[in-house]
Amino acid sequence: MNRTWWKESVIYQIYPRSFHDTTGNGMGDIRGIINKLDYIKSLGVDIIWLCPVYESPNYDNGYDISNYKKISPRFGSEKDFDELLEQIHSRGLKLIMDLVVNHTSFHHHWFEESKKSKDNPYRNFYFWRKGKNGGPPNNWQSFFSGDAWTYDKTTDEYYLHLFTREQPDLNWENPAVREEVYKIMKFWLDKGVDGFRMDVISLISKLPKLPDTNTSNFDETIRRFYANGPKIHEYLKEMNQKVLSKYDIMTVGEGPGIDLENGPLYVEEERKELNMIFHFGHMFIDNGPGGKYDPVDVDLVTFKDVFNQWDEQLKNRGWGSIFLGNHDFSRMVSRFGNDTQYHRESAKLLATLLCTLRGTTYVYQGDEIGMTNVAFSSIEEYNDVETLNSWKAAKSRGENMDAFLKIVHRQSRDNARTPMQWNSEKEAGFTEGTPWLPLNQNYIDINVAKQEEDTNSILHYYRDIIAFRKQHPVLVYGDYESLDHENPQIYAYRRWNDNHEFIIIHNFSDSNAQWSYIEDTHLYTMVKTNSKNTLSLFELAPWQTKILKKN
Ligand code: TEU
Repeated sequence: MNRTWWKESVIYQIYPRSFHDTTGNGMGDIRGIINKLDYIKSLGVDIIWLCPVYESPNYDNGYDISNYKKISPRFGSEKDFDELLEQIHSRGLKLIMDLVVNHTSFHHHWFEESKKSKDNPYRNFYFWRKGKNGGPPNNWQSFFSGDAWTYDKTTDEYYLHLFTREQPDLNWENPAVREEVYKIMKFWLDKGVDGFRMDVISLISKLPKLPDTNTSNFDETIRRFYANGPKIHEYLKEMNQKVLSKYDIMTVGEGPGIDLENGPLYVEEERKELNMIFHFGHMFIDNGPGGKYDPVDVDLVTFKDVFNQWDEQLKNRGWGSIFLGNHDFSRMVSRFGNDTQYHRESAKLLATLLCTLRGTTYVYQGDEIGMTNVAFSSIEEYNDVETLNSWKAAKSRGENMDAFLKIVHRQSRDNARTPMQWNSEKEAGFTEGTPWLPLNQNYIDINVAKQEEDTNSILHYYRDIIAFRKQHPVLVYGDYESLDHENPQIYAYRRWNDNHEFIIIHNFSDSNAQWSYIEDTHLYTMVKTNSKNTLSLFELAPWQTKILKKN
């Protein structure tokens, strides 16, 4: 595979409203990020991915954009942004922006025009359709509960929105829409940004005639009716040819409905579309038949299957993204680790996983100190539209709401959105005002300042393991092979090239593990681990991770 800077990079994702507030209004801002750039640099990461900071009425926390070229005054000014970019570059870091172009805000002027009349020049920027049998044009449901169509009486038609009704879907079939999107992309690239994370890019090509779904399983509906439409690759190729190929940048496309079969088509190098994708193989792994708010337990072997199958599919073809959390999911240590008794160990184990699988490493803000899920005592404290809509839907189905609150604790996107825990002072040093979303009260114990002091902390381990990855290109480019795959307690794999070989062993459990898979045990030496103990080389304490080097 070709070597490039973005394959070797570690990416740090910032959710700006929860990062650092400098104005006292309770919401993080751009100046807050500037203030923390030295901290970010100290982690050893290379690229910052900034979630949306554009003008937005914030029905979905900025993923509903009303002006793509303006910075939201909540976050700062255009000048602040320019300074951020300059300060990032002057530290040798790069910046990628969120590009949200499957939909706009309903306050975007294109949509406001489009609503006005059937012959408005912007009408065809969106999907307007007549109703059917007194209801919406088809039976599609939104990702955030309820119909994916909203009626508008001005023209007696419905418009399509796969997310909230405040996020109408753009009609990419219309070449004028695509040209506008390319202009927006060039605007930011010409300013000097280093690439894009493309929101739900898998959804931009819609099925002709928008047929009814014929399954009640939502994940299946996404795969078969919403995602990977017939022109998706035509659009991405055009985008690449007209915009991306003109700059030395990176792209990562986010994609519900991207699966093992169609995934490589987005990233195969010779196809010239995107560099990487975020698939949800492991992130939707615990969705039950009723979706995310109907969770089921998952075993380690199934989890390993996802990583193995994707590595197998992408090797020699395209490049992977290794992530275990972001602003849309529970905290990774609560979800895949043990956030109580083995908090420190399991957070470090997961960090090791992120840095030693094949693909680019993504770290979500706060994971570097092991931030955990939150459990607010009532639904009133939650903010996320997906959570609140799921709550309403459960209530209208007559569910037991005490039990549903427990599901919210486990699954809500707000788990990942509570403010960053900087220190143990008031509001964790995040703001001098009232935070837009309450803090996780465990900030007294889990915070950056405290972990800076403690050389055995999760934070120090992150710096260490990121540096370790950088020192060993075999961890980036080397081959990957899962070992002892059916083992329900251990995730072990080999990474190697012509000159070097590592075996990485993770004990994903609360009990000791003896791993007797390797025969030539004397050939290996331990070069890194997350806990001090005197166990033999192939014995691991709960949530212990070991990196062994072949002599
Ligand atoms: O997320 C897309 C997406 O697939 C999510 O809606 C996902 O299904 C859900 O969050 C799982 O809980 C992107 C953004 O990351 C998200 O924040 C936005 O709300 C969404 O697109 C709409 O723009």
